[in-house]
Amino acid sequence: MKVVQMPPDVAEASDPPNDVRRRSKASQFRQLLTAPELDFIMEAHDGVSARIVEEAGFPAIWASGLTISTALGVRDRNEASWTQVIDVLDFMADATSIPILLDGDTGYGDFNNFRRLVRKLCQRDIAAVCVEDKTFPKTNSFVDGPQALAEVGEFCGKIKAGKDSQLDSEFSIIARIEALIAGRGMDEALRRAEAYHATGADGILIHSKESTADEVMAFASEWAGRCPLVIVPTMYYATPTENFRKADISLVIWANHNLRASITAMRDISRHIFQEQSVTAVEGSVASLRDVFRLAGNSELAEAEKRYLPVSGDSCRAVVLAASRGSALADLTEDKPKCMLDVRGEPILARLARALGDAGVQDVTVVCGYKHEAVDVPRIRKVINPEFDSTGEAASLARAVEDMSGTTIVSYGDIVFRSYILDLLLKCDADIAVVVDAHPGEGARRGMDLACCSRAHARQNLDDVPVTLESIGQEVAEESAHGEWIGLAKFSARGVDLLRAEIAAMSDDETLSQAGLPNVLQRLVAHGEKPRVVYVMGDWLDVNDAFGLANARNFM
Ligand code: SPV
Ligand code: MG
Repeated sequence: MKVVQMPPDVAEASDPPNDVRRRSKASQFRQLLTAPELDFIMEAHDGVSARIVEEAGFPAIWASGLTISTALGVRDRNEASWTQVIDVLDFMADATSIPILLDGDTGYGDFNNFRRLVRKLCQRDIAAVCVEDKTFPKTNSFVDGPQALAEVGEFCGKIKAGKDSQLDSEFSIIARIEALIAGRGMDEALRRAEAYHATGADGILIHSKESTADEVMAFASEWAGRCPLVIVPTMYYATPTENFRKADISLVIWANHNLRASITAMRDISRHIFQEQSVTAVEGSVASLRDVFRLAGNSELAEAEKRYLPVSGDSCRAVVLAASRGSALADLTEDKPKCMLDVRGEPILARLARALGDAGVQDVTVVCGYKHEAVDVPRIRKVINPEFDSTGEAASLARAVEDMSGTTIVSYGDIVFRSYILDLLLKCDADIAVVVDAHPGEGARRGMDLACCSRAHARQNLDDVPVTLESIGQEVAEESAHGEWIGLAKFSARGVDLLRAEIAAMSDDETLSQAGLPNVLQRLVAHGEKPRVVYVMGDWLDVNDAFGLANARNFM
């Protein structure tokens, strides 16, 4: 059986609350190493690969000397200095919340260099280090040629110096035995393991370059669980991992696969783009920029900006109208409003809020109604229209009107659109601007908000006179329509004042409760306002029924 040294109980009555009590990374790693189960950890070589390892679900990261060196464009022969490695580790640790085991090579020198390394690692929140019994500068274990082993006594002094210097009592030092790699045989490997264990190593990594796990298994059997065993099945990769479990191995390190995968991917894509002089064919197969920004944690920064930056006069907010059930969607909206229907792994509303956020509109108020408790989207503020069943969009907008100040986007909650549409709207400097699809397809659909504009869409700018909205809503005859309003509008600070006044007037003359947004826009036009038209040609969809939902899923 594996030797299990359980860390101190963290749940004692006098302990501080959970968040404070959270285990240190060193403690998490120690538990992983000493727990009876077999665990797997994965290589990373920079901040983003470390984050990907964590997202994949691994409990810890192997900061590989080989892959960090290769990613830096140098050989795995201590060509990168130890402080350069620490700099990389810093990024990896900052990007993740799981423990990191550093491949500390031979400790970058003698006992003195090693103890300085250990102190520095503890300061940088690195959980553990693996140190191998070779001489400096080390050579990768799989490189042809001699492998010079350190003297046992000298290496034991190094381990002791490291253990005496660690600043966190749960920091782990794993002694890596290279005797099998150097062809010095099993007895030598076991003799060394015994000495390193007696000196205080927290675990033994037994390394092998054989294509089968035979010698590692033989070692594990002789070792008989005296302390946790770690292995690196790079060469004996075909061995079923179940065999490692049966042999009471504690930790398996997948030592270099992220770097090797990225080399293959980068080489393929570079060659392809070079040959084709185009990226068109590869765009869909590489990570999206959205994914890149997500991995980099952009949304956290956006949140922080809301907390720490003064609200600038020209910041833009949004009101999204999402109170209706979407009855035409029948059972699909039994327990949630249609804005929460999934379109390719994300609710429509979450997509919308994210598109707004990506365009710099962080402050999003959503007017909910039907099953409002099911509206669960990050970073939105909910306002409830309890009369959603008997009132229309204008009444929902009225619920958010107090929230409105400065430039405000008003959007239906059931639309999906390409992000450039929002950019076009945000760039428009009119007091009121509406997005009109100049090619809404054949025949008027039910509920289509037709728009009659000062001029039809033209591919080239005919003159400098902007296109304005002349009338909108279902009373616009199909033959005189220049397009369909897509449910997206922008109001400047003055536009918001006009909107607020119009809603108040509608409340007074009791037309508010049954009015749609086109009615409000129409009244503004009737009072002499000239909303600017931002023409688009498709690239959006609304979800009114199952057909619309299927289209939206295909569209994305
Ligand atoms: C590393 O990943 O750098 C290692 C493991 O030390 S190995 O390359 O197998 O030696
Ligand atoms: Mg290494």
